[in-house]
Amino acid sequence: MVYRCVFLFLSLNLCHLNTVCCHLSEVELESQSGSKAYAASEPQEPGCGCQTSRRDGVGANVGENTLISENPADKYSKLANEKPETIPERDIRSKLVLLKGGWFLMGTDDPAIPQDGEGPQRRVWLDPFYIEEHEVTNEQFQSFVNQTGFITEAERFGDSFVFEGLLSEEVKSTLSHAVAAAPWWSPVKGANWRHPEGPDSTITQRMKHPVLHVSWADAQAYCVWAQRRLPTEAEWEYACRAGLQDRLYPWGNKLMPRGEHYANLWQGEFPGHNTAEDGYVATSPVMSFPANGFGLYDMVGNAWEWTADWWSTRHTTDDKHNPRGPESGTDRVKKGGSYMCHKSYCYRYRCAARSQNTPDSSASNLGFRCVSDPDV
Ligand SMILES: *[C@@H]1O[C@H](CO)[C@@H](O)[C@H](O)[C@H]1NC(C)=O
Ligand SMILES: [Ca+2]
Ligand SMILES: [Ca+2]
Repeated sequence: MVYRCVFLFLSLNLCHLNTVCCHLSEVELESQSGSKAYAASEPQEPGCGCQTSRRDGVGANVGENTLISENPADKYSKLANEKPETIPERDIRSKLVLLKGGWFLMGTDDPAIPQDGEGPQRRVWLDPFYIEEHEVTNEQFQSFVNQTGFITEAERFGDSFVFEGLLSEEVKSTLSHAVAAAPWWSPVKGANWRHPEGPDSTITQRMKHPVLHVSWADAQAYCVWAQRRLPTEAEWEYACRAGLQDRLYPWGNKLMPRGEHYANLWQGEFPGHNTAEDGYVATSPVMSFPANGFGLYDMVGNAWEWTADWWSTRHTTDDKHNPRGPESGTDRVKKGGSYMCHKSYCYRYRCAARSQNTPDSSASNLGFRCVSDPDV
């Protein structure tokens, strides 16, 4: 399939057409608003990178309710509803942590990246819910695939976005092009969750690492199979904050309390030099860093995490009960940043930070975790 990446000079509007669309979140938002809040000289992480072309079946303007026949989740939704016994005897799903909910303050009035819609801060009420203590791992996803025969979107379409710094020379030599505004992202043929850096890579030594290269629908399909669901953005953020108010990170305001690393991020200079001072150049096994006050791991860093919500950068300050985001949209919200995030270009490893991708996007730094309702 053909990739044609468009960026910088094209606004988000192009993404509304059911055409090829490359999506560079900040850059687009910047060009839309004309804001110079982001220094042009700083390299910027394009969310999960230049996105693959708008794939067939998942049209740009279709609402959630119209994503029926082409939505891989749909099949598994039925499966899960009709045959709950498809859950294996040995339950491989993540441990759930019960969060009691109540009122909390979502977003921030002191946004580091205002064009992402980090603000304003608003009061949100959440009913109690369970959340998985860590990102869904390769092992867990493998188990799901073994039992269902599920095929991810990246597998169906034959490629996915990989951070070039992780590619072998052999794969690099086959690349046709990268994304001009974010040359560290490349669509790589044969890259998918089983082969995160392309055909010559495997996950066999990484079964406890977060699964990558999963689209929104792939993530949704897993959660439905697990008889769970994707978290709303509000639930995710509440879980990230762990009861702390007005703090940047899940553990407080200091990035490295007592000089310790609390998340798998990027140290050094992006994108050329990763010192891996935190012990990891790319993903880490889940739970390698301290849990937050709710007992949740890697809420920021390691892999970005899909949420259920459509993306919008406009929020009212009205109190909200169990908000589910906009009714429709073209992109889904992702939270938490990844091992690729450095303050210089992707200061998004904060609870209020957010970014977005088209639902059919997949990349080498994007995963997910599921939540569950107490009466299930
Ligand atoms: C999935 O199936 C393969 C092949 O049968 C097997 O080797 C592997 O252990 C299974 N993995 C999981 C996590 O169930
Ligand atoms: Ca790291
Ligand atoms: Ca994460």
